[in-house]
Amino acid sequence: MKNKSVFPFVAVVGGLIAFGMYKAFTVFPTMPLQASVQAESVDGAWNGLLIVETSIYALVMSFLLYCLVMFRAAKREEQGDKFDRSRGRFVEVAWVLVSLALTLSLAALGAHELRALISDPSADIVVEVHAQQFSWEFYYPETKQYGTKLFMEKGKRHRIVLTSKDVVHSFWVPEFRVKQDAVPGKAVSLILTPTVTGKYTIMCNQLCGWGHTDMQGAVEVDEHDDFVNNTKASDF
Ligand SMILES: [Cu+2]
Repeated sequence: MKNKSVFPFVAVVGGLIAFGMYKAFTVFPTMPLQASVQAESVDGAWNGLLIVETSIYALVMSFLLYCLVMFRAAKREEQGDKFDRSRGRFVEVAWVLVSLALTLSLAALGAHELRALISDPSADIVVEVHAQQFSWEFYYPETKQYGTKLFMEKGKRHRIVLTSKDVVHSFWVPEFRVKQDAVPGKAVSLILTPTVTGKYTIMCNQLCGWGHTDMQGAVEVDEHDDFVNNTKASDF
């Protein structure tokens, strides 16, 4: 008889846990500002993953709570009620199939978003980013200018071409989400379309030596006019 109450219990308690976690993630956002087209894509995949994980967590925790209450031993010497195992095979097979379907769907979601990020190499502005222990240097091949700061124009597609003079570094601006390794002897591209003007920080995301934590660079995203003004000097 007791087992019949498992579904409403899991539905109500699991629903409350899931709702509580959803509220917590909304009230205390875990992500920095979303400042690029690519960030929207990454956040979409992240939120999808979060919904699936939260649901599974709520399901497992509510079922665990149900078992703790319903199958407890009333007295120390008594054994608790045994779970009806006649449906065990069904639960096992269903769980394996559901997990498999979920894992494949998440892999497909990830592949879809990754494809969207890297399939189109076209860009309005090309910037070479040279990484070395422990600094970043920027070069705009179209205008042949060097910069100590990365200027970007809002709404324009930038192809960041990464190279490294010594060891492996990694270009990462948290507000843009995507990151890419800079590998010695290789030029690796990354497409970025900033959507919010402002100043951001490039962090090296690959442990690259004693000065790794100081390996930061400045990024400024400007409207068209400010971008033109800021990049007017021969080098900047
Ligand atoms: Cu580095």
